[in-house]
This record gives sequence, structure tokens and C-alpha cells, in this order.
Amino acid sequence: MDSVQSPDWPVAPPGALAGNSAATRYGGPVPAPPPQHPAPPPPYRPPATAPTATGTARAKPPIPVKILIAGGFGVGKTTSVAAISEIVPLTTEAEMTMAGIGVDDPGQRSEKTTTTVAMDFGCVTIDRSLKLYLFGTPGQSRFGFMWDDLARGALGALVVVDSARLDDSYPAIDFFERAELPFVVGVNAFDGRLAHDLGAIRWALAIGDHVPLVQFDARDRLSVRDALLVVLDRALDRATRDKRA
Ligand SMILES: Nc1nc2c(ncn2[C@@H]2O[C@H](COP(=O)(O)OP(=O)(O)OP(=O)(O)O)[C@@H](O)[C@H]2O)c(=O)[nH]1
Ligand SMILES: [Mg+2]
Repeated sequence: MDSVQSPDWPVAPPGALAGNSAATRYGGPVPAPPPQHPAPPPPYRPPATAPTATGTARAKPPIPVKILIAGGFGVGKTTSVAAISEIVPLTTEAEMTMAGIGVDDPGQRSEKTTTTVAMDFGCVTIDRSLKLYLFGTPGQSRFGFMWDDLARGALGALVVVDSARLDDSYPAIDFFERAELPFVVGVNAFDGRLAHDLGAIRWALAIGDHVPLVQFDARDRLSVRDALLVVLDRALDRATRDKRA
């Protein structure tokens, strides 16, 4: 195949006109030289892992722990993740439509207009050695097939419950009992009130005495943190028992 070659223009000395410049070929005013760009920043180098000046090695990164925030429709899972996460949470909210009327019941008091269609994600550092990665499940039963995937690798779960709609919580509790994953039931006190006392809720949900039941406020960071610490406690308890066995 014939190839097309560019003419060999003589290389211009620094500061002089290039042989193929318009000014050289056609005459005319000499254009100003191109602006000099600042030197590019130095390339990224990972931080050294060698011992520091004091002779001690760098602190280890915190151990990542995966925790699920699960529960029925509209109980406050996304609200909980958003309240505690130290990063802007990843959410997958979609507008609720008329098609959901009679299928998705967020309760009478709710001003809810969106629903989670895949998952929520957030994280919170507990201390230098521990960081929680929080995965909020979708609440609608038609997205239940995703729970197996979301639960993979999790050490424990907070099952969020609305005390006014206890029957929405049964599938979540069944799921974690079957999966044999340590879980804690967190009753989200909408507007600071519970529809029943905790004893009656434990009875209605038919959960064993070994399952912690706590009241919390999904909108309050410290309240969510306290509920998560109970989950962590329960997960560590299970892990130590498994190790001993
Ligand atoms: N008053 C009050 N409203 C709350 C509380 N927790 C959540 N909400 C509201 O209740 C609605 C439901 O909260 P979400 O966090 O979206 O519930 P969800 O469990 O993630 O819902 P799905 O993902 O759709 O299942 C939202 O409008 C929240 O603002 C609470 O403790 N008190
Ligand atoms: Mg949600």
C-alpha cells in the first residue's frame, strides 16, 4: 500500500520559527511564542511503610466489619445509615409511584415519598482498630432476592422495626434466624414514642431471649451508634464462641 508521508520540515532551534509555520511560509507578523506551562506535579508515590522516625511501624488500618441494616418497608433503614455515616451515604432512592398504593404501606404518619431500590451504603469508624461498613437493604418484599447477596460476609445485622407495623418485620427476623447471622432488633421510636412496650414487642415478634431488643431513634447519630454497638457486641460474642468450639 502507498504510504503518505509528511514533508520533512527542518527542526527549528529553540525560540526560532518552525519551518512549517505560516510566518515562514507566507511571511507576515511573527506570532508570540506559546506560553510556558508550569511543571506538572510529581507522580503519585504510595506512602512508605518503613518504620517511622521514632522507630515504631505505622499504625495498622482499622479492621473492616460489614453490618447489615435490614427490616421491613419504610421502617427507617436509610435514615439510620444516613444518620451515622461519616461519608456521604450512597443511596439508591426512587420516587414512590401510584402503582405502589396498596402494595407498599409506609404507615399512616409517614411523609415518605421515596424508597430504596437496591441498597444504602455508609461507614463509621468506631475506633483505631475497627471500622463498620453499613449496608442498608431494600425494604420491599419484591427486592427480597437481594438480601442473600447483601448478607454475604456480614458479621451481624440491625433489624429495624416500626412498633406500629410489627407484621412487616417478620420476614426480616425469619431471614436472619435462618441465615444464623447474629442480629439485634432495633425498635425505631417514630416521634419518640412506641406503639407497645418492649416486652410486648418481644412477645409479638417471638424472638428468643438471646436476641437483644433495643429502642432507638433512626434520626439520631448517637442513638444509631448505641444500637450498632449492641450488634457489634453480639457479633463478637458469636465469633468468640465459634472460635472456642
Ligand atoms: N418522625 C420520624 N420519622 C422518621 C423516623 N425514621 C424515619 N422517619 C421517616 O420515615 C420515612 C421512612 O424512612 P426511610 O429511612 O426511608 O425508611 P426505609 O426503611 O429505608 O424505607 P425503604 O427503603 O423504602 O424500605 C422517611 O420519611 C423518614 O424521614 C423517626 O424516627 N421519626
Ligand atoms: Mg431505605
